[in-house]
Amino acid sequence: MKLYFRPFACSLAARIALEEAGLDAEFVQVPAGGRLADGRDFTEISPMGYVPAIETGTGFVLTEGPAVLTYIAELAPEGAISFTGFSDAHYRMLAWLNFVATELHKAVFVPLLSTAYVQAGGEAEQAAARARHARPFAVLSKHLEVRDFLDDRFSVADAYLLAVLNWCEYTKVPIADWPVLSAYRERLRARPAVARAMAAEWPLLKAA
Ligand SMILES: N[C@@H](CCC(=O)N[C@@H](CS)C(=O)NCC(=O)O)C(=O)O
Repeated sequence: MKLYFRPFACSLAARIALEEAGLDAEFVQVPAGGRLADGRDFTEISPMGYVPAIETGTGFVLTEGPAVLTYIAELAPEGAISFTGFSDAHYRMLAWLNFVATELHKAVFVPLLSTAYVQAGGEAEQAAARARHARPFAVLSKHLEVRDFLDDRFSVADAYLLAVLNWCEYTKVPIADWPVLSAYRERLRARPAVARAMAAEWPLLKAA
């Protein structure tokens, strides 16, 4: 399997999932202009030009972070990084994946990170995006006050939330005001597989 990624983008969650599950993959960094080493434009793989995208090698190409994470979770040994079957925990995990994607990733962080939005939006739009962190952060803080992970053990939903929380300092979203979330982020970063995934991308981010 190939995972198309950009260093420390949301695709980091997929790398963490692969590391946690002990699954092999080829990691392909998408260059700034989108032109891949094999000559293809990245939009031939991911029509929106977004990471993460995976190519399975059997002709299957998948985009959209929550779907990519669910796919990796189902390749992993059953239950290793997900909750499976017709269980409450499985649907709670899907709900958290969607929560992170919509309430945090797109609503708060994209307007603060994406060059196109930053250029078009200006200060007022960025301040509005930054202010939108408060409600989802309050929900997460209350939830994580009494547990170490989004559910009773690690899943791909935690990997996605961590990838997004990593952007707080760069975007000036004040995570330091949210001790429960700061502690959760440190707890996840201390996991060996997470630390390996982050260490693999850190030099790539510095070089980009
Ligand atoms: N809807 C997509 C959004 C993914 C996304 O926003 N990816 C960002 C990185 S975190 C990206 O590739 N941005 C490149 C760009 O905006 O051109 C998903 O959920 O996977």
